[in-house]
Amino acid sequence: MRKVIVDTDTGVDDALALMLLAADPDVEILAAISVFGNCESERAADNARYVLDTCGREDVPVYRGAAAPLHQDLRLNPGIHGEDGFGNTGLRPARSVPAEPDGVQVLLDLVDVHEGEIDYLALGPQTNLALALQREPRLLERLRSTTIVGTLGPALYNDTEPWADRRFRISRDPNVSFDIDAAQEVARHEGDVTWCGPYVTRQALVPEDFFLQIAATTASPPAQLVTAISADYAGFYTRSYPQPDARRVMGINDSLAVASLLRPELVAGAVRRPLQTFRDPETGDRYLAGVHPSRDEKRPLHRVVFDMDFDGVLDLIGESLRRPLPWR
Ligand SMILES: [Ca+2]
Repeated sequence: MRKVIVDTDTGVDDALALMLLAADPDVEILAAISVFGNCESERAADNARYVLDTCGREDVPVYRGAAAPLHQDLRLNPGIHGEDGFGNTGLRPARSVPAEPDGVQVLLDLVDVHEGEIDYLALGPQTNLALALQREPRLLERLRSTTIVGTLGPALYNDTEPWADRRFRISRDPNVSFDIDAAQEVARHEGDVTWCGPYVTRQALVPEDFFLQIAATTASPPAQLVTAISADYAGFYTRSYPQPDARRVMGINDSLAVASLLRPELVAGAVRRPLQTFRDPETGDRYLAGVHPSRDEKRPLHRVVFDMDFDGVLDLIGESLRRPLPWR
């Protein structure tokens, strides 16, 4: 069994990513820990609880994590995921996630118990990881792996202005820019760390019909939940990335990071790079990109994914959502 902790700012794509984990019989989800991002952290915890309950996974514990960035002002994503992270559907779990115990402390305690065995998935800003690193600088080395939805991707050789590259500019990276100090803290540490950011994830725009069809043909509660919370979300993606046939599409960002962990053969391209901070001159937002190592490179090398087998990821999502409950 693969032991996973999932750190989530539970919006629409996080919900789908949680389902991929919950549906996999070889995954033991030790904990879900919330973070601010798509919505407030308290709400993200309740949304994770709702998703797991819908999957029949009341056994998975959910904890509240960081409610605000280390130093920046709090920013959220209501225009994409709704004020509640669930497309303004107002869905709430039967019982709310309590404020205690604190998710960061839970993470540190679980690492003590399962030394070197935990795969950590960070689907939102990296604030929980940064707070844990401040208390345990060897944290990343004590995890089996860490997979993070973030970074602009790998910069070209000798490119000192990757921000000018349209491939980077087209997709913002809120997980990093919402708490750049936390992202930099993670980038400073050694470990088996994989970054899979919007450079990759925005390529996977899935027709809304894909989910509607699964929901209609299976009547599966998780598939129904995806379609229930994604109407406005698909509207945002369809406006942002108009398709030639005018069909409605939606992003599945966080699912790609989950797929890269559960099915490593689906990673079609990745490089090991030190991470460097770049600033968007228009907005002042700061981002990380993987740069080529210098000859005497001292910074940690982390893995930066730049391509995936997108059809394979879709197959994984389809298989997971079609799998009959119970998922355990
Ligand atoms: Ca997320």
